[in-house]
Amino acid sequence: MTLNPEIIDDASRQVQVAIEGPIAVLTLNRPAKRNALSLKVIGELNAAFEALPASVKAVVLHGNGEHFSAGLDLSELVALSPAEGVMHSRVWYEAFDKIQFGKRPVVCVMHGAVVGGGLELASVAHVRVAEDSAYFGLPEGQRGIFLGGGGSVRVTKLIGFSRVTEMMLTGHVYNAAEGLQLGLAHHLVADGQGLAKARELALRMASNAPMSNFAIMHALPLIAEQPMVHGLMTEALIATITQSEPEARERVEAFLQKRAGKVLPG
Ligand code: 1HE
Repeated sequence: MTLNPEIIDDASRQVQVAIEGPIAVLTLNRPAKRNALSLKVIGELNAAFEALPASVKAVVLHGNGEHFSAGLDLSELVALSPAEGVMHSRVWYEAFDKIQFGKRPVVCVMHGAVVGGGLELASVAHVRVAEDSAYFGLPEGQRGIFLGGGGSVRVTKLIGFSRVTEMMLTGHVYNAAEGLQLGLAHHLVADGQGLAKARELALRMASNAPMSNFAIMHALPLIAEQPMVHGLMTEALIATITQSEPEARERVEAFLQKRAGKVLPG
């Protein structure tokens, strides 16, 4: 499936897509509402991932304006029946599953508010870059609601049950440096440098062997859920499949013949 150029160019869209060779840059584009995640935004996000051309091997996700995302669009909660509430979460889960367990790795640039559903969205990405301005909060307790976009599973896996409990109960907001220490971010950069860093990382991921990226994105989280003996068996099987790809042989051969880069610090 190829992207309709109108989708790429339409400035009114709340998720914009730009294809840059092997990577795509997806932009949350609702700055007047601080990129609050309405069903329209979630739907556009879902559709954007669905429509990416096969030539795209990695994705950068970021937000326009002063904040990555203020979380759930609270105006949509007001009139939900219990059944609609469950379906609301399911719509988010479908879109977020597509990102986490999709065809290509995603790097998220976090700046300003990364709160509530915004943090739930960021935690779906495989790699996270924080700018100095980024801060992290789970204000659901203050709003009288609960996590509903997968955060009680995904954010908890990142920073642990105890920290999520404390954030939600007390409204504790962590700054970017703290977020790096906790594991909410993998990289910390100066304000305005996040996109450049994310592009660099996305290009690097896009240059990996596709089967390695598949194994990393799909097998690693599965193995993490398995009892040890199952995990080791899954690992052995996936390792065997990955290394038997012709591309793996070519890459290993290139290193042995001194045609490939070395692993160096920095
Ligand atoms: C919103 C939202 C929103 C802003 N839903 N409309 N999330 C929160 O509890 C965070 C709520 N937002 C904030 O705390 C602040 O907006 C920010 C710190 C992020 C930014 O502050 P500021 O001063 O730059 O902007 P603002 O004036 O507060 O907001 C600008 C506009 O965006 C304003 O609308 P306007 O029509 O008066 O201009 C705000 O009402 C609107 N806005 N955030 C709706 N979140 C799946 S479950 C997930 C559960 C959660 O995510 S709970 C956490 C919700």
